[in-house]
Amino acid sequence: MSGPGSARAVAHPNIALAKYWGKRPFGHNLPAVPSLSVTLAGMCTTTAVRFDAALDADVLTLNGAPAAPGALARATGLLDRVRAEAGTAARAEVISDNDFPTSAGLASSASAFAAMALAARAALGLSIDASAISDLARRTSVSAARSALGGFAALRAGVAGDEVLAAEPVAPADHLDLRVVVAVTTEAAKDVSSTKGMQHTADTSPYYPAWVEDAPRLFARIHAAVLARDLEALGIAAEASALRMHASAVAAAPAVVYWSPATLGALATVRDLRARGVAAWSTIDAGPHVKVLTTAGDEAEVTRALRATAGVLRTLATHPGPGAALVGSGGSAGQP
Ligand code: 2P0
Repeated sequence: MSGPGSARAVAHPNIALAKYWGKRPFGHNLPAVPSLSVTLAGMCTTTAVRFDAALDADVLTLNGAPAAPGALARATGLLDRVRAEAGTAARAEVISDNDFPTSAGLASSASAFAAMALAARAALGLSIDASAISDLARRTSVSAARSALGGFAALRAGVAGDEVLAAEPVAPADHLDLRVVVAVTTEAAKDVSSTKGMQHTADTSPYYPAWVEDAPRLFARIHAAVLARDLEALGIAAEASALRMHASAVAAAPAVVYWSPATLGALATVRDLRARGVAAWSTIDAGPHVKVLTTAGDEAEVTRALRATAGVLRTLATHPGPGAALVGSGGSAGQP
């Protein structure tokens, strides 16, 4: 798909070091806490968008199959914003493909909506600066705001009156000697989506207010550790961010538990690695997989130990990567 009214973009998943969990109660999909992530190389979503006045409705194809109604509705929400800004009513054909298994538990919605935001704005000739792409992606999926940018990116919490909110660069991908080893613990899709899990946590967990109160302090530690290239301080605070996020969810009623026995096994493996002097810190998103922060020098040791952990099916090796970029035109929304 190319030509007037069409564009193609790629974007990569990201992993939050300072987690986002919970929205502000005043609309516009604003996060309740600040988050800081690293965009990952090696996996990508490629999304082509073609606006066509002859179409009756938006059409979304995901990994070669028609998208489920919920996914199509989210895409149409994003496309409606772009249409309103560009002054067109033309519907769009969107074709999106991941080069990594969607079931691997790496945030596919982050790369998907970052790529879609860039391709849709480029297709209609709107500005494609990183803030515009990040803000548009954030309105559909908060974590996607961060995948618009490469390397380390931060997104502040929303405040009353906000409508525009975009991620901001913290440091480029090569700033820190960081490797991320993903311990894949299931091939199944998760039972409770992030959107539902965080809303239920906010509605019912007595620990949610504590999470919202504490998260900015952890964010500040993580931000400072990235700038200082202090991987140990970063790892300690990132692990705490993930565990405190999950603690707030586990305390919901009924509990939101994303972990499996293999999750606990991998957490124990990481603690054992640290006790042996290996650089290794865990982070966990809304699923049972454990993502381990380490260095290039310790990556092989971490991988060996995770593969020997009961319930770990396989591992994926990743490292900091680039932001969303147009394919074929050389345009880029984020820093490398
Ligand atoms: C994050 N997660 O910071 C956190 C940590 C999952 C756990 O952002 O409702 O798909 O679309 O804004 O961004 C996943 O939630 O949620 C997520 P919505 P999103 O990466």
